[in-house]
Amino acid sequence: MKIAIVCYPTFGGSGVVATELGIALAERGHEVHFVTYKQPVRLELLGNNIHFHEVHVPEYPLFHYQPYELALSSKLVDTIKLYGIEVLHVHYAIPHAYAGYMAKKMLQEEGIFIPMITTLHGTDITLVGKHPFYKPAVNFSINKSDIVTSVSEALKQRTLELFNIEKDIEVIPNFIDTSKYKLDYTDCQRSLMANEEEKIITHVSNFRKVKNIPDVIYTFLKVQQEVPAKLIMVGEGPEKEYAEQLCDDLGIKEKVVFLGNSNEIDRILCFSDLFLLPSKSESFGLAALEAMINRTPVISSNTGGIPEVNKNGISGFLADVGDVEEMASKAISILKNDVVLEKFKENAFKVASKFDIVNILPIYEEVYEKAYKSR
Ligand code: GMT
Repeated sequence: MKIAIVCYPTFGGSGVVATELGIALAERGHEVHFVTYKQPVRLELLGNNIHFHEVHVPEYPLFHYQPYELALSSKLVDTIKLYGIEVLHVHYAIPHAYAGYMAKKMLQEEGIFIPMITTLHGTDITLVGKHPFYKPAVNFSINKSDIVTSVSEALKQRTLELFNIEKDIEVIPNFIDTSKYKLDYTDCQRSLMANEEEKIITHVSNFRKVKNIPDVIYTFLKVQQEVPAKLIMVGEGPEKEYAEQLCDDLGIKEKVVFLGNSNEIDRILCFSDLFLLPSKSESFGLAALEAMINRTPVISSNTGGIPEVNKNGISGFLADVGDVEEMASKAISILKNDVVLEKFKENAFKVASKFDIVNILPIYEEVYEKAYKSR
């Protein structure tokens, strides 16, 4: 099929999922067209059946806010016509579903029907979307989508609680391409990051408030009192400077490395012993899944969709949001015994393998077929 994908091109989970999905669809022979304001970070190779169309928003001094939705919907209309796109898949409702719907209506005027699938990812519902300033438009564009999908059961339920949804929401979990993880683990250069007796704990996020960064540090503070350890913090975002200061104030600065954004998450995760994800809200927790496929057990909060990914007592442990005591004690219980650690590492990989893209891709293909036939 000829599929247009709209997403955020950044390091955020929704953009990563959209990009990996597009790459996998292209590998299966579909023609995929990404439409966004920058080439997605994980989209390295463009080719015969994988294209990128940049949305330009020319600056004009009259505009206090540049009209991105307008530019996006115009670009969609042009791309859909020019390439004969059959299905439009938008990731993250704001403003993509809204712009997609406008494109759809414009095309309808010309006798072209393009079905739109909207995938809800999390903060487009739980944080930003529910804000009264956006809610009516988000509610409207979800209901106007031909098919709505959500990355977890928890997010589906939250969407139904917060909005007035008239559509079915189909749960299609996020995925991972396990074929990329047949790694030779001896390759991991852990000696660059820690001494032999130190365990390596990792956190990867966009350092927003919702990620509960102080709890990563307070958990680590307790763990390193019992088990020699290093903390690797990967990512950029508004809470990063505060986190750096907190490590200094707590006297653990030397044990914490802030790496910034990285395209080599897997290389970091492959030498990690434990992953921390104490988020206040999380619709799925793609970062946890990426850790698990790299054989890294996860200590996380039990919010939102995380329990659908991190299995308590198997791939790691879950605790109530803010329960640093519990997270630290569970982390210590895994890290202080190498046999236990090895078991959790194995289990983390096994649980993550269930989210293999080979199981998920056909579900999206079915959704596209269904949407296309509904024209
Ligand atoms: O985690 C973020 O803040 C980024 C955000 C995004 O939209 O890019 O992630 C959301 O979508 C991911 C992919 O579906 C999910 O794995 C994350 O759990 C979700 N984030 C939140 O719900 C906070």
